[in-house]
Amino acid sequence: MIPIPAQVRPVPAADFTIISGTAVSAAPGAQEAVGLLRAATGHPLPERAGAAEINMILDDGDNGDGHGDEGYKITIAADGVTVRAATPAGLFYAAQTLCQLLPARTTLSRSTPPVDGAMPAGGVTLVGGVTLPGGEIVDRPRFAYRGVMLDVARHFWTVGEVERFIDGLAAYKINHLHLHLTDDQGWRLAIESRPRLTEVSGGKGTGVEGAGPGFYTQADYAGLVDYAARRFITVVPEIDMPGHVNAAQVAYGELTASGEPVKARTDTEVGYSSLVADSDETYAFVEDVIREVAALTPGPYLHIGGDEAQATTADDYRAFITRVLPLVAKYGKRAVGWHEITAVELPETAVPQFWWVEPSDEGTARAAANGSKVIMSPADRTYLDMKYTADSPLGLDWAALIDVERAYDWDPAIRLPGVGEQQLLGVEAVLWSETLRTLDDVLTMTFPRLPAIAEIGWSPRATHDWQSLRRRLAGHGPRWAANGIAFHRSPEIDWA
Ligand code: TNX
Repeated sequence: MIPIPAQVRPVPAADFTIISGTAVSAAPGAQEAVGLLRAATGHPLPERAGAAEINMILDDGDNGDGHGDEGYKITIAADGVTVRAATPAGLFYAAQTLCQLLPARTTLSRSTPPVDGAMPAGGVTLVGGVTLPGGEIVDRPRFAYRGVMLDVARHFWTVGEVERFIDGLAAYKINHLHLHLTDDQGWRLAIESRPRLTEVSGGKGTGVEGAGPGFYTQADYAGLVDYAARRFITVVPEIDMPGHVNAAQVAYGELTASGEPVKARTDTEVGYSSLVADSDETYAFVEDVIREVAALTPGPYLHIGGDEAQATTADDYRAFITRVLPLVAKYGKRAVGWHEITAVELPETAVPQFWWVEPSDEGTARAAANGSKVIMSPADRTYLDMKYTADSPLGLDWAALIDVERAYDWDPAIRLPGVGEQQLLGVEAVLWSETLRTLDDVLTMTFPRLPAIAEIGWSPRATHDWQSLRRRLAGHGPRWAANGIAFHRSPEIDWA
């Protein structure tokens, strides 16, 4: 199992075999969990009112603080399976754990027809019984925030591609998808009050080397948010500013110092573009965008970027962030920003995302001391766009070469002085897309490193063990293969 559960107690001779007649009793909100079990077992698992062989129950838990918001308890005995959680999310994570105890099967909704549709009339299935090992699992996450960032600006990924990516994340109990929607090379979310953003900077010729065109309509984006939400993943939209704005400045000349639009850029340089910090046009633009993005986004967070603003003076940078933070609050969201935003005094609700390779950072430590929770994304551990080894065909290497052991062998709670366990909101893996062209490229950089980072975010510190993870990862290779998930066959792992 990855991430490894907090407590696992095997009970010999208490295995339970799911057969074609096995029924489920499902609490309200358990539909996604039941759907996962149907796909993973190949059995119809009809619903029964009252007790059944598989029971998915919402309750408060029998120990002091219950199951927690996302925790669960699974009991597998000879006469059936009982899953308990305080929330539908907890039931969903329990089902993901159960799926990992079952043999590898094709489960991705997109790559296969619905499993139910493969069954002949009469409810007789084509698959034999599948057996779950007897025992008890009690589990809950270490951190509330377990995220992945996908850069849809340097290269655009379609709704269908992002949905397949989301399925892969959900299997590892990731609960936030941070979409980097805008950058120098493209603007990927339609903004109704500023239509030229995507008309000009979302179409043909955008993206790195012009090879990543496309944008999400507001309906597309709402659909993605909904698809993610059904897998208990909250979308965190990022509008990167005041730097990384060339695409916006191509579309709207009023956003440049000269008032003239700039030329489109498809190279990978960073740090050359900036919004104008002392112009009313700038804040009218920023407010239009924040208002629309906030309205489209049910989750609590809105990411304002703030990284690599080398083309903005330090004074202008502080003035800009100081004006933008209240706009995020005005539309009901909590601001997240790359940790450079700690150049200003942050409200407690704002979340800095630490991304550098340096061993310490005063700004992030100060923000933590003032009550902000921090997201940990050190580039030399969590950047999924870094090459695995010097000869990896995809990826960059400015932060580190990151093999699977390096992605796993660190502790977010001791990464930065002044930012301990209690100051952490959680951990996020980050995938920039300058060198990626296809969904297989994305997946190859993500697997197997993301499961390793997911375990850091979910499992208790005391369970961390590289030799154990290596062995468990080996068993997940066949699952990815069965589901068409491209992955890097890291030589560190003895693939099954
Ligand atoms: C730095 S990390 C960036 C991105 C690049 C990335 C490439 C960060 C906050 N900014 O603009 O895509 O390096 O690894």
